[in-house]
Amino acid sequence: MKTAVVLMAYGSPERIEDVPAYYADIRGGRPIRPELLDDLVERYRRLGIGDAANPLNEITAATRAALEREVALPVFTGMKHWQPRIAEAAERALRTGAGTVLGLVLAPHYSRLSIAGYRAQLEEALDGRAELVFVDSWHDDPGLIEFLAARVRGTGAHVVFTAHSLPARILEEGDPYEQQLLETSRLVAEAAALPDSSFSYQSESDTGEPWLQPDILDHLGELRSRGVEHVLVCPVGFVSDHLEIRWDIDAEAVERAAELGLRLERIEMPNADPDFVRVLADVVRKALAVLSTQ
Ligand code: FEC
Repeated sequence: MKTAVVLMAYGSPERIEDVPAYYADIRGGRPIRPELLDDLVERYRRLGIGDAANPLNEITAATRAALEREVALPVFTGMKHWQPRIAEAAERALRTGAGTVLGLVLAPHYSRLSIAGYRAQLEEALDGRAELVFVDSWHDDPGLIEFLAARVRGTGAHVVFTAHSLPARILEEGDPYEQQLLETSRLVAEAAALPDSSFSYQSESDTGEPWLQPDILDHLGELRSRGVEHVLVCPVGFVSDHLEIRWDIDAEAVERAAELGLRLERIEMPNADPDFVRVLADVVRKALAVLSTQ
C-alpha cells in the first residue's frame, strides 16, 4: 500500500498584515486584548518578518524537501495555525493514492494542549479515507538525544533545557508533557555527561491562568544567585528558529542575562540540518515498521 507523510509545524504569518488572522487562529475564536495584538505585531516587526522570508515557514519547507529525499516517500507540510493548512497537506497526500498517511509533528513532546490538536486536524481532514499512523511523541528517540547531546557536549557552561510553557492545569489532568520534557533533558544531560544542568519553561502567554514554572527569566536570576556565570540554553521543546527562539531567547533572555551579568548562549537549532533530517527519517521509518508488524 502507498504511504505519504504529512509533516506538521506550528506555522507562522508570512507578512505583518497576516498577524491578526494568525493570532485569531491561535486563540480559536476567543477574544484578543488589543494591547496583546499590538505587542505581537511589534515582536514580528522587530524580527524583520515582512521584510524577509519568515524563518519558520522557510525552515519547514527545507526540512520537508530533505525528508522526502531521505525517506523516498512523498512528504507534504501542514501548519497548525497558518498556510498551508494541515487539511491541505492531507488532501495532497491522498491525491498521491496513499492508503496510509504518516503524521509527524515538528515538536517532540506530547500534550493534549499541543500535539492532540495537530492529530485532530489531520484525522478530521483524512476522514477515514486513509489509514493514519500518527507519531504522538518522539522525545526519547535515541537519534534526537544524540543530536542534542552533540550540541551541548564539552561545554563549560551550565546548560538550561527549555520548552514552551503550558497552562499548569495540565498537571492535574495527568498530561505527560512535563514528564517527557524532563526525560529528554535527563537523557541529553547523561549522553553528554554534563556536570551541571537544569530545566525551565519559556514563552508563557498572558491568558489569565497560571502556567507551568519556573520561567527562564526568573530561573536565570536563581542561577546567578547560585554563582553561575555562563549559561547555554538548549531549547529541547522546539526544533526550529522561530519567534519563540529569536524573540523569547535571543532578545528577552539575552537582555535579562546581561542585566544579571550572566553570559548566555544558545545551541544552534536543528532546523533542516542533514543529521536532524536523518533523525526525523528514522522516526518515520520506525513508526511505519511498527505498522508492518501489526
Ligand atoms: O515563529 C512563529 O511565528 C511561531 C512561533 C511559535 C511556536 C509555538 C509553539 C508552541 N506554542 C505552544 C502553546 C501555546 C499556547 C498558547 C500559545 C500562543 C502563541 C502565540 C504565538 C505563538 N504561540 Fe505557541 N508558538 C508560537 C507562537 N502557544 C505568536 C500568541 C501570542 C502569545 O501568546 O505570545 C496560548 C493560546 C491562547 O491564547 O489560548 C497554549 C506550544 C508550542 C510547542 C509545540 C508546537 O510547536 O506545536 C505547546 C513555534
